[in-house]
Parts: sequence; C-alpha cells; structure tokens
Amino acid sequence: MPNSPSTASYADQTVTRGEGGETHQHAGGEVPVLTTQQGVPVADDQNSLRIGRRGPTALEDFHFREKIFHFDHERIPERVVHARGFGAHGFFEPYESLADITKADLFQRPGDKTPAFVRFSTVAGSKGSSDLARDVRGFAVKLYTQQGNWDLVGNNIPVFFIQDAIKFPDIIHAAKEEPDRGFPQAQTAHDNFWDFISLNPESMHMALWIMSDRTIPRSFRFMEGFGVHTFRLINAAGKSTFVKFHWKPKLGLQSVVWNEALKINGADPDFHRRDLWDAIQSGNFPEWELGLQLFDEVFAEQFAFDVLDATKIVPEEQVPVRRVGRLVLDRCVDNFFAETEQVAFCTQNIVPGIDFSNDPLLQGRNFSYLDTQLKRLGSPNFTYLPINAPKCPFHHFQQDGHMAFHNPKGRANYEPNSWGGAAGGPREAPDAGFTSYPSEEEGPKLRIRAETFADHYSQARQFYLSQAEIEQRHIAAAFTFELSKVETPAIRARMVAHLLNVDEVLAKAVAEGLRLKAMPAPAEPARPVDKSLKPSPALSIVGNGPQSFKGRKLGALVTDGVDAGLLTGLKAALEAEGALLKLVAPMVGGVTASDGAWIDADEKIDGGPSVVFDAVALLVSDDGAKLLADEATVRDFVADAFAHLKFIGYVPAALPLLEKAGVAAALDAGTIELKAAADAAGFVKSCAPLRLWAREAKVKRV
Ligand code: HDE
Repeated sequence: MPNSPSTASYADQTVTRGEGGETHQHAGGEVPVLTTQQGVPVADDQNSLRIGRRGPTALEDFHFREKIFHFDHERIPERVVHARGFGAHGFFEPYESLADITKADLFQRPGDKTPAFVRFSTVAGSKGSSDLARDVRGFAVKLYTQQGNWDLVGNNIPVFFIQDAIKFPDIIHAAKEEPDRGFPQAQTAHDNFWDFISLNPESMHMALWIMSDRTIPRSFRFMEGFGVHTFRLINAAGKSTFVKFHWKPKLGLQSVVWNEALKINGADPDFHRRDLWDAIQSGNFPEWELGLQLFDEVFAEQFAFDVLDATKIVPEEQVPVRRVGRLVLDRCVDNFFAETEQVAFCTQNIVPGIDFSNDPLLQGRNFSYLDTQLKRLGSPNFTYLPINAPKCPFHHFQQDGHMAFHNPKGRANYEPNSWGGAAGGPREAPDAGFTSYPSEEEGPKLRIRAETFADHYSQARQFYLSQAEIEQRHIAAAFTFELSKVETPAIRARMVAHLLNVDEVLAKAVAEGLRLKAMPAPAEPARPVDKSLKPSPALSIVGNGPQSFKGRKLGALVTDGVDAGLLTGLKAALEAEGALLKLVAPMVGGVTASDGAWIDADEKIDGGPSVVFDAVALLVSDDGAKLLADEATVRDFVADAFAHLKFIGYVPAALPLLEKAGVAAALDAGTIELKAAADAAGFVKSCAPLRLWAREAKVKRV
C-alpha cells in the first residue's frame, strides 16, 4: 500500500511560526522549525514531491535535491596516515617560568592556562578500523597560545622508521594494505611491510619499539607522548637550547596483552575512544606532564649519535626529563566532524621562542602538513575553521579563496602601503615577531645521508635490553606472530638476520618460533654495533606502571542474590581509589541483591567480556553460579581474565565458574577470595600492579 502523505507526516505538531518566533509545538515541546539551508520552512520531511500518488519524483523538489546533494558531499578525504583518531579539549599550564630558556609566551607565567586540543590516532588503518590494532599512536597537540598556535605533532614512540622524509611515502605504502588486494587493514603483519623494513636497517630501532607492548596501549590515558625530533628553545637574549619534548601520563604506563587486543577489537572496536570519552564525561580528566630534555651544542657534539637523527633517542638517564607543566583534557568535542576530523595539525606551526632543528625528517614534515590540509579540507581558508583558528588576534593580507568566511574590511591588502594609521592595516614587528634562529648553514648541495646517521642497531639493542623479561618475551612473540603472516620465507629470514645484530637470544627465539630451517648470517652493519650502551629503565612499561588502581575499571559479574554488603564495600573501595565499578549481569536490566534491593547492571554478559576491564570480581550467588556455569561467555569471561593475568576477586560460590574455566587448580596470588565487605579494600589495593606477571609462565602465550 503506498503511503498517503498524512500517514507519514507528524500529525501532532502545530506550527506556531510567525512574529519572528521560529519555533513550533512538537511532541517534545517547543522546538525550532526545520528549514532548508536557505532558511525556507519545511512542511514535510518524510516524502519527496511526486506526480500522483505512485508517480515519478518531481525535479522541482528543491528540498529533496538540497538534502541529497549535501549528503552526497558529506565526506572529505580521510587523512592519508593517522586517519582514525579521537580528540578532546583541555589546557596546558606551566609549573614555573621558563623565561631563562624560552621566550615562548605560554611558558612565561606559572599557572597560566593555554587552551589545547589533542588528537590521538592510529597510523595505518582507515577511519573505520579498530582501536587495538598493533600500531604507533599519534599524539598531536595544538596549543592556542597568545602568540599563535603551536602544534606539537608527536607519537607515543620517541623514534621513527626513517631518517629522511623522502622515504615517508615508501614506508607508509608498505605498511598500509597491499595495493593489488586492498588488505590487510590496519596491520603490519604482511609481506610488504616487513620487506621494506628488512631492506632498511635504519628502521630497526623503531621495529623493536613497534613489536613491544607500546603499540597496544590499554588507553590513550596510559601512554606517553614524544615530539620525536630535536627542536630548539630560544630565550629573549636569542640563546638557543636544544630540546626533546615528552608527555608523561599521570596515571602511569599500561598496555594490553596481544590476545586481549585481538579480543577487544571484536568486543569493542571503539575501546580507546570510548575510554577517553567516558573518563572525561565522568570528570576523571586525564593528565600528562610536559617533560623537557634540554641540552646544548656541546652535548650534541659529544653524544654518541646525531641528535638530528629521528631514529635515535637521548636516554633519560643521560639527559634527565625536566617536568615543567601539565596538560589536562577536560572537555569532549561537541561535534566529531567539526573538531576531531577538521583539526589540521601542522608541524610548521611554531611560535616565537621555539624553532626547528635541521632534522631532515622534521624539515620534510614542515612541507607535508600544510600541503595535506589543503587536500583534505579543500581550501587555504581551513585556518578559519573554529578548531584551527588561533585564539589570539590575527591580522594578515591573505585573502579570498574557497569558503572565505573571514574577510578584512578596508582598502589595504598589501604591504608596504602608504595608507596611514589603521587604514594601512597590520604591520610587521621586528622586535616582537617570529625570527628564525640564525644558525650558521653553508655547504655544497648534496643528496647524501650523513655518516653520523649510520649506526642502526646499537639503540635497538639498548631498547631491547632495557625491557623487563616479560616484555622481552612479548617482543619475541610479536616478531614471531608478524613474520608468520609473511608468506615469503626470504623476508622472514632477512628480519632474523637483522635481529642477530640486536640480541642473539631474541633472534634465536624468533627463528625457532618461525621454525627457520637454518639460522641466517647476521646482516652486515654499516657501523659496528656498540654493545656498551647501558639499559635505560625509563624505556620499560612494566617498570613505569601505576602505583594504584586509579582511573581503572573493575568488572563485577553479578547474579540475583549477590551479596549486597560485599558489593557496597567493593564500590566504596573502588571509589576511594579513584576507580570505577561496572556490573555485568545475565541480563542488562539488573539483579536483585541478597537484601532484596534492585541493582541496575551496566552490561549483559556477552556485551561486557573481561577484556574490557582491568580486573574482575565474580560475585555470584550459589543459584547464580548454577545458572551460569555452563555458559560459554561466562567461561570466557573467567578464562580470559586469568589468561590475561588480571586480578580476580571471587566469592566462594563462584568456584564452579573457576572450575569450568579450567583455572580452579591454578589459583594464585592474583585470585583473591572475597568473603565479606571487609575484604574489598584489600582486594582493590592488590589490583594496583594490574597484572600478575608471574602467572604468565603458567598460562603461556597470552
Ligand atoms: Fe606525520 N603526517 N608525517 N608523523 N603525523 C600526518 O598530516 C608526515 C611523522 C603525525 O591527528 C599527515 O594532517 C611525513 C612523525 C601525527 O591530525 C601528513 C613524515 C611523527 C599525525 C604527515 C611524517 C608524525 C600525522 C597526514 C615523515 C611523530 C596526525 C594527515 C617526514 C613525531 C595528526 C595530516 C592529526 C599526520 C606527514 C612522520 C606524527 C601526510 C611526510 C615522525 C600524530 O602530512
């Protein structure tokens, strides 16, 4: 039956348009009148205009055409890298004045709040890929200072794959889906990627980092950020100090284990964005401290590596990280497209008091970012979009172009001009304006790689040796996994040949894991590996984890008859720790507790698997245990929590669940019996290390 116009339009609305009142009565109350983009009020938004009851659509239906036209053009090109991201607003606040080292306005007055916007991202996957891909995370910070926008476009790893920007298209082509087949998506576990890496020894340091748990962070809130390159800070006297920027998360470092990452991607592909959104919406504002590693030309000269080489770090033990302020994210975006999607970070956005170094990667980036924004946002006027516009006054003579919606008045649109005073428009300010640091630069034009960039293995080895034993095992397992997805045996062997220069035990573990028929000869290093570099404890995640369960989430499995006192005790203990309790029940509506009270649940059991929590509690009643013991999802809930080394609190009634999950005979220091409300606080305290690493040897291959 064709619809008649009246059945599909809203019969209950009375339009009260007129007298300037652009509102009308609707079921929901007084609401604005729906209009076209031209402001014409719309009477019927359910049906297109047609000739006769079942006839063709009329071309004159301007409302329909405008609506579809706009919809057809909703998408803009996704970022060629870092397409999937999530942003939030906040502020930066220095602890002290840094006037002695930089004249940058945002560092002059302690406590001064500079608005900030941060976008976290994965690199290789497209916009719709999942959050727990093994990948580098972008950590891009836009600081709207009083002297213009400063963009610190960093990553959660302090080094990069390549030394010269000219290789960027190659590394990214190799990492992304293969061009003939269009897969795999958001993964480096394929031939092209490892082919490129194994042919580029300069990638070896970064290869170690990406095979570590750094590339599977638990949350954006629990990861570090790095500016990567060496920059310069310039003070009012014109003195330059080299600097490397760090962001240190207040909640400590934390990653997931690989098997958990795979399962999170299925259970909640938006796990990271949901985590940040939930934290900010609930008032748990994540914080990072800005750290500076400061050094001078003399240090740079005598340092074992070139400070312009982005494949190298300066170990914190050698140049300590000075914490100079904090970044707080306290507001979610109002509109994802307008803010997170349209934000345009540009490495060349710097302010007086900050300057570039000659790092060839940074120099190349300074070209790329402006260029890419034009492609993505379609007009040089992207700087006027609210998310990109400076929050300080700005005046210039750039004009016109697509979507010029900020247009200067008056006659002067060039400089110098002889129109006096305000009529002449803005003028340059030799004393206050940005000046580049006058470093001495001279020499022949050369297309070469400096000899000082030639050591490719020493810091890769140092990184590996700085890891805890479990972390080293994870690196070996990650290499084995990724290379086992590589179909060409020669590429697998070539990678192992490189690993022999990093660490023989690692190379052997990977070779055995791949079942290589013969151990290859070590790759020929351009420079001998320096085996004397001392491990850097700052590089371990496990060594820099949290001291408490703060900011974490505990998932409690509850059924009818759940011990009301224990549940209340657990909630209070978690609140005291600054952590969250989420209730997982057989049905999402909720359960009746032992005291007869109704308790709302947060998740249904298959919607809240244990992988999405940092620790779990099994708070079932005897009857509840009987009901759930044979459920596959409940078995997975318990077995995964155990296999992922999580802390598990359980009431005695939950023993059948532990049995069905096959872990009852393996109970350990991380499985903690909860008999009464008084046990709750102790349990929450014991969750602080987040994982019982000692269990790993038992469960193997988590
Ligand atoms: Fe980027 N990178 N990049 N990159 N990058 C982009 O700019 C590029 C590099 C980083 O959330 C693009 O707006 C080149 C290092 C982040 O919007 C593009 C080179 C680091 C983001 C681009 C690098 C980064 C990008 C794509 C080698 C860490 C996301 C979309 C010289 C220090 C920013 C865009 C956001 C994005 C180019 C290497 C971080 C194409 C040529 C090293 C966090 O301009």
